[in-house]
Amino acid sequence: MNKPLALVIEGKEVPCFAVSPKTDCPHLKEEYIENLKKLLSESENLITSNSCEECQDQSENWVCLVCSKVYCARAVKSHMVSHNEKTNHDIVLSFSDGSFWCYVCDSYIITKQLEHLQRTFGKIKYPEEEQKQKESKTENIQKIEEAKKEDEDEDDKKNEKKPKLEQLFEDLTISENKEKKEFTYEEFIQGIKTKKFQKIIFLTGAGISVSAGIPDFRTPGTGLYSQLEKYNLPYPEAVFEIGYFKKDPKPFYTVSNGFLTAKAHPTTSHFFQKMLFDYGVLLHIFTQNIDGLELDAGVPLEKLCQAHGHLRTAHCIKCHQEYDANKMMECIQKGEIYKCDAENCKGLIKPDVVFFGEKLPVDFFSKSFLIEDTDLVVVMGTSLVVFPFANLISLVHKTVPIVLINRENSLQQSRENFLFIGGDIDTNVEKIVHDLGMKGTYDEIKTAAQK
Ligand code: CNA
Repeated sequence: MNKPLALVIEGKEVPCFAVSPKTDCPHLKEEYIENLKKLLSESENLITSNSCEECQDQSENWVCLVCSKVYCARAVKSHMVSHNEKTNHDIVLSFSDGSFWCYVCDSYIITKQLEHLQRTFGKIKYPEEEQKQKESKTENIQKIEEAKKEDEDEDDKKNEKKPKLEQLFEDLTISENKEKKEFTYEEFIQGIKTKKFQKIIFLTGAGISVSAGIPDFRTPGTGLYSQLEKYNLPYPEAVFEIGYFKKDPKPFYTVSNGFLTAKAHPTTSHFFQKMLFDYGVLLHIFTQNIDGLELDAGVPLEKLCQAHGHLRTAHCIKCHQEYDANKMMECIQKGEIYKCDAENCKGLIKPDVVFFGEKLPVDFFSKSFLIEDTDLVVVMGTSLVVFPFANLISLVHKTVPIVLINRENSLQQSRENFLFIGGDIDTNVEKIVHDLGMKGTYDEIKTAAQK
């Protein structure tokens, strides 16, 4: 298992999010799962309005899966840590983001059963969001069906000239593919062309923005983490770790100057996503990227979930007052630490990007239910090591094809219905656009966005 990254603040180890959860925790007992099931079915209020048993704080709590008691996180007063030290109760669930932690393994943990419970937890925690999603899902389905009907009417006109037998043969080919376990490049291209896939979900990461001049994190040599030695950080991720930022924001300011402030333009991958939106087959984009280049390419905000936040707004981390993101960028450029001007606050201002150790936005959890509805998942430019984002992959139904377009095979799991397109992302996406016969449309989208 990957050793969890940890940061020592005031003598305590603070775990960060940038880890692969352990999948074989030996301390997770069947009875804990039963306890949690009971808790989720009986105490919905506990999830929405929980208080630490010791300090009554409600901001960031965990529940113990052994005794069902609620205590606050390390970021508050560490009462759950004290509870574990006193009782040796090892497995806890975070009310902030639904992650599970084992104190003995010193790691986030996940199993198929926990994943299922995590989803139940999300449904209880965000019922309105889920309802909204369902409504917009129904709306989307209606829209797709109307569009389909229009297409069918069009096709009917075209197919008047087509021999019926040829059409039957096409239908047969598609139904045969459903039974197949391998997913081929040909099926990928044909499935998009013929609109067999109508609810495509993209899961993307820093690799899609590298050709826009924004370095990724982990590519050896060029990635941001390779360039951080001079800052003498305990480990590279510390620069984007909330605990470290509170202690010393300077590395974040220095590293962000250039990284966050550069004016970048959408890449081939962003235009490809916009092209599939225009083609009517995009269900949603989940990105870890904070740059928002999807929006610059013309993808509407309602089709985008920026799981790790964005640069459009900034907030004081103490009193949560909103601040102008442009002023934040100016401060980053000047190297001036931007502080809250509310009376007696002086809290640090931070762009609304999710730092390691911070909660993910609500829409990440509420929209993750869309994965149940997708018919094709395209993963691009990500090493899939940051959780819970990487966990989205495990929510994809096994009959739904996953296509990974990345330099290396970061999925690293044997899966049916999987296609890996390795190598440079722009080169591969250009080939896909060409093979789809959509180069003309793609060029028009690119020209329109550049105007
Ligand atoms: P990562 O871990 O740095 O992985 C990037 C992946 O992309 C790696 O697998 C690379 O091999 C691959 N890759 C890079 N360039 C290419 C290329 N030209 N062709 C093919 N593959 C390529 O980044 P992740 O997104 O997986 O990690 C998640 C972090 C990165 C999130 O928290 C982001 O917020 C964060 N991040 C975002 C940005 C941005 O907004 N543009 C930039 C840097 C980091």
